[in-house]
Amino acid sequence: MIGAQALVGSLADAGVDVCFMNPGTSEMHFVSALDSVPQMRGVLALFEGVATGAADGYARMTGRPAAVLLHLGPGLANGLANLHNARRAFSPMVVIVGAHATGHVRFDAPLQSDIEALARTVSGWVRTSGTTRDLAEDAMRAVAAARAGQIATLVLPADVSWSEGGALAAPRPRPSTSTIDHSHVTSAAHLSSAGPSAMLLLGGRALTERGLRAASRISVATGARLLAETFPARMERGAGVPGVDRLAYLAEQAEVQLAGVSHLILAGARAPVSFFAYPGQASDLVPAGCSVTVLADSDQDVETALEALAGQVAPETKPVLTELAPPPPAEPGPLTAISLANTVAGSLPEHAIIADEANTSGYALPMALARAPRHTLLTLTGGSIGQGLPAATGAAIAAPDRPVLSLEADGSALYTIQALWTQAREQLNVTTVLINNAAYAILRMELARTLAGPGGAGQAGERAARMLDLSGPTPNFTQISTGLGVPATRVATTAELDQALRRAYAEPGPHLIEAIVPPVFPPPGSGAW
Ligand SMILES: Cc1ncc(C[n+]2csc(CCOP(=O)(O)OP(=O)(O)O)c2C)c(N)n1
Ligand SMILES: [Mg+2]
Repeated sequence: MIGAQALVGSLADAGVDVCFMNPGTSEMHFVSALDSVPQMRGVLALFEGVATGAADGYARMTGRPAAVLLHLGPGLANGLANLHNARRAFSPMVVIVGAHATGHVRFDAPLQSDIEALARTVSGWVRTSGTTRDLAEDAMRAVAAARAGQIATLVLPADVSWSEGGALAAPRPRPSTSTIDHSHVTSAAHLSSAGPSAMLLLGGRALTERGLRAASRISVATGARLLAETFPARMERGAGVPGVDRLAYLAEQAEVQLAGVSHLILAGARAPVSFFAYPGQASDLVPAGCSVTVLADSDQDVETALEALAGQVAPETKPVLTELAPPPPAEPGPLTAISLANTVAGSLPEHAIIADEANTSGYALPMALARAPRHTLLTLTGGSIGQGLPAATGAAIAAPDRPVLSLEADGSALYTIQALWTQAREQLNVTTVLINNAAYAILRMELARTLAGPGGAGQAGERAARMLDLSGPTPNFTQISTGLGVPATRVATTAELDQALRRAYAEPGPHLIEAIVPPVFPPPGSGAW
């Protein structure tokens, strides 16, 4: 058995049986092993950022790592932005990066680079496999490391892959799940009795159904407030689970949500900070004088910690579950961000997975979807745009029986638009609503803030505004999508969107709906500035 066969076979036996890849010459033995190990499903992505983002979406939905196969340093570099988002989501992932054969390295051939240095920027575990004999064992070490909620990168020299002498390795036993800290539960019990001046900030696995139910019990019994982190990796929402608002993206709004909190209890979330720094404004959003206590960190068993806390302060209390209620009927006529949100909520099928990268045009979604049918929400954890289409792709592979709704802003879509091709190739049940506002609208807001701030020029000039404008030419997503194999329609009204959504959900395979929506922040000179 050659190394590559032992590697692929051992990964599949360990349950890592999907590999998102964009291979090259140094990975040909890995590719070739797909034919001798049919349990491994290879999924081709046409850009590495699609492969890494898809593996992130897959991990968020299954809780298990997928493998990713990348081509040397440049392939890894192309995948880094979505590995960054995955790291921020604590997604388990096994990244295999092909490298030149050991004896080839000293010749400094064109593709030679420092792969480990690149890998370390996002990985919790990095190793270059040294011998064919140990390759599968190294892979099992990588799987075990990934399971802790991090990226494990295994660099695979071509000769280690192609040589004879490989042997299958058994998966490592799973370590018992990390314990909870009972002294933290006791302190949190004491603090939550402060009522509404106490707040539980929920993140990570606090946002599962189990976590939310326990949190709701605590809140009902003590009066402590609940808030979820701004960009959760995965959050259960809608009818049948307790509803919790998310911390706002804009610091001014977050400050309002946090006002009056004197005890902040962190359950799987970090203490709140503003997304960016602005001259003269605080980065730390914890109100002055507020205490911060950790109930459980993201690497601890947050759900059990919340249940233990609920057991102390709310033993007899039931959670408050969201009841299904239709959103207000969407206003007919040309689409707006609000009518888009209400139309999406009004047609949402049961148990959908929503990958939300709608950005400014999605501001009305959280409210519109609050009482929608039960769904799972995936968001942009690391702020690196171009994650939504790949994440939706991976989620659809992870959960083939669930409809996936990909709500995607135009600017973000264009980083990883090739994901549509993988959706077509794999015939995935993904409905993409591609929101075309012909702008980097959020950056218009940021530019306006900059111009109004200290040292700002006051007025936006044409040269700056042009950098945030996507019109002239406005990308034609209906054509792009069709060209990549995903049938597409363009809609401009509420009725058209509603009809297109219902049709897309009813038909198997991927669909794209290009929704023409005016930008929430119009261009300078339009009177809004
Ligand atoms: C990888 C990466 N590059 C650049 C940015 C900076 N950035 C933040 S938002 C944005 C534009 C978003 O435009 P779009 O996706 O169309 O959403 P809209 O603001 O129009 O709602 C850019 C370029 C980023 N966050 N990540
Ligand atoms: Mg846009």
